[in-house]
Amino acid sequence: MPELSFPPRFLWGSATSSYQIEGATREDGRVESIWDRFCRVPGAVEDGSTGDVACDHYHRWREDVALMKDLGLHAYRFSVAWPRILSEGGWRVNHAGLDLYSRLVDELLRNDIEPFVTLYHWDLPQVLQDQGGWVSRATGEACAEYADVVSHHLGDRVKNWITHNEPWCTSILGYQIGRHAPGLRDWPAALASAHHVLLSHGWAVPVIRTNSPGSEVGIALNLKHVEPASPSGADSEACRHFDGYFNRWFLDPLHGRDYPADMVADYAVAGHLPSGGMSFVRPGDLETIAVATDFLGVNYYDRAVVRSQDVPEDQNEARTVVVAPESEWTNMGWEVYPDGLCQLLERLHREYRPPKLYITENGASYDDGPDGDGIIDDERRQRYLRDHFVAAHRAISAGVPLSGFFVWSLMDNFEWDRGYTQRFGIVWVDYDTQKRIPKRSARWYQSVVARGSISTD
Ligand code: IFM
Repeated sequence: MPELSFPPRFLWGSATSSYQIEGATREDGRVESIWDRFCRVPGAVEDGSTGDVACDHYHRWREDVALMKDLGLHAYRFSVAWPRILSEGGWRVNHAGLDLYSRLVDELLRNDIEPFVTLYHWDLPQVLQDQGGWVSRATGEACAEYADVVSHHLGDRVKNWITHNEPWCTSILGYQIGRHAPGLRDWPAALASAHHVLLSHGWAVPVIRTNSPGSEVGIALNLKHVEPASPSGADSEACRHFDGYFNRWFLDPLHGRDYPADMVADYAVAGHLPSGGMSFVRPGDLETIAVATDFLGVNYYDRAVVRSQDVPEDQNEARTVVVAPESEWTNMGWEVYPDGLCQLLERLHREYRPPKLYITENGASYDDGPDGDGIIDDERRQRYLRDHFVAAHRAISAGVPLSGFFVWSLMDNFEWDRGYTQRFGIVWVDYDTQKRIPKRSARWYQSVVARGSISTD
């Protein structure tokens, strides 16, 4: 098989997020986040763990930048912890917290690694949750203020900004399914939350552009390639619904199309909307949300194969079931389906035309650990990544303006409700000693980045 070359300026990077790696949750004025609180709810996190220490990145960030430098990475996507920045009710700027990110950015730039900053990756200050969290429009306003503070301080050096990571998770996992903080199960709250997250994105973009001239701003969505389990009308209908619930509810308003009417109707029938219907949408909101951005970040892990199931209308989501086809699965129980990445990228390009795309996350959880010689032979992760790089290359060849790929994750870390039971890193973390060991996949990735191409043998 030939060597597949990527475009010369294609960015190869890795990604992490604050709560998953930093630890030091009580240092330098950081206030409590919803995850600090949620982790203490019995049964909320599979292994009963917390992000209190995580990878201790708060103290080891220099070592972690050196690791990225050694791997030859071009870019690093990380998130800023809101609870480190705005304390005391959310409005006093905590300079000690900001300093971490300022020094991290300087260190990255010194090492020729381009910082991609995510502003919100789920660690909402608890004090804002106490006032309603994302259900409240005021949290969206506070988020825009927070974006102002961070972009004001880092905007001279950071030129790539991501407002939110995975609004579906913030709203649906956090406020409807309840598997993520704050752990609610309330459909109207989830839909209002989704709206306020998107609205805060719309408010933040012009603020960031003003504070960080010449920068590029986007949002990262978790998206799935969705297909029906059979050609039956019922399965196609279930597929339409699942796609609306997971993908279009976020993609459509961000691209100036309003919330999808079919989904508004489905949610109304199921009784998921607040009593006033879509009353959380105020005049002008949709224009705000549809603000032009420079790129769309795509977090892709797997596809959804959907079939219809006969259940009462008020259990709307159960109408659609993700079927387990004969396939390969990662430790998360997620299907390995690289073709879906290419199909998703082509669809986004065809239907939404973002000016540029990045894969802001892609990777796999496998638990391979060190052998007797300390070598971590994570062949399955290497294969997973290679097959997704090939799919990304196919999309580029088909004309998709894909400009970079961020592997999730740089290192093993706190996987939310799964705690430390899942390892996504290309670098192994020994949580007892905090020793980092690059896995075989990291060394292979290093060679891909160095060559700018992959061999498909
Ligand atoms: O670890 C998460 C990350 O925080 C958001 N995207 C999916 C990853 C794997 O579950």
